[in-house]
Amino acid sequence: MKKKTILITGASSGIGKATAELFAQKGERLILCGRRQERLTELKKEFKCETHLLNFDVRDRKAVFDAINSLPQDWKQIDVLINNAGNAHGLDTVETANLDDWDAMIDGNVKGLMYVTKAVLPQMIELKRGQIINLGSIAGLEVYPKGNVYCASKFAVDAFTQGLRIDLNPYGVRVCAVHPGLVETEFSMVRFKGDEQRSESVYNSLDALQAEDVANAIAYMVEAPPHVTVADLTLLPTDQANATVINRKK
Ligand code: 8X3
Repeated sequence: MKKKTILITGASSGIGKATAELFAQKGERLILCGRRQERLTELKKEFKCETHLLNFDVRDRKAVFDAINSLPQDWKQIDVLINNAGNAHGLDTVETANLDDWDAMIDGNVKGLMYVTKAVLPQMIELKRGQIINLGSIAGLEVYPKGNVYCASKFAVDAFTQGLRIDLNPYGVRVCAVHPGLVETEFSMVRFKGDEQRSESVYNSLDALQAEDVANAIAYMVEAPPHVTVADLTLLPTDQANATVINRKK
């Protein structure tokens, strides 16, 4: 079978990294994107598959288009775009929240994801094939206390995904979203600005999802037969019933 060329944003850690590792094991061709060049270089060294690195921040519109346009000819045909880059910054009420946190979430999770999509799209439309997988969240399906702007950013991802699926319907491009619940990654360390204790308390009282679990779900979407679009896939730890109901052990 022909190898797939898969572009992953936010590939240097968490779900992005686990997804890159899984597809590397499967021998696909990977375009790894991220802000942390050293981490990407480490992955390239580790991986036995063909790998191309792109070092940019999805929030920087010009950098996004420059990076995608800089792809060498034999890397330009992208079969699968995995829009994974994104973060939560802070967990506050609207009243107490920091505006820089809001900008970071809207600029990265929403606008950044849209820029990368727009930059990658022309060749998928031209070839009338391809797949786009957006990382949504349970926070994009339900709002939880103090989730306000993070939830808004993930609701926007869901709406954008639905719109994209409509617009790309004539072109045979598969548009998918995966919506994870609690996944044990650097997510909470970023959200809580390096507060280890607070971050650990999010995951240590339940059997949280691991990044590899989400990577497996993404692989299922990619490996579904071409006539099948796994439009939405919500993945929760068994200990989590929805955004707010969690069976914590202590
Ligand atoms: C991450 C899941 O529940 O912490 O998107 O918002 S949650």
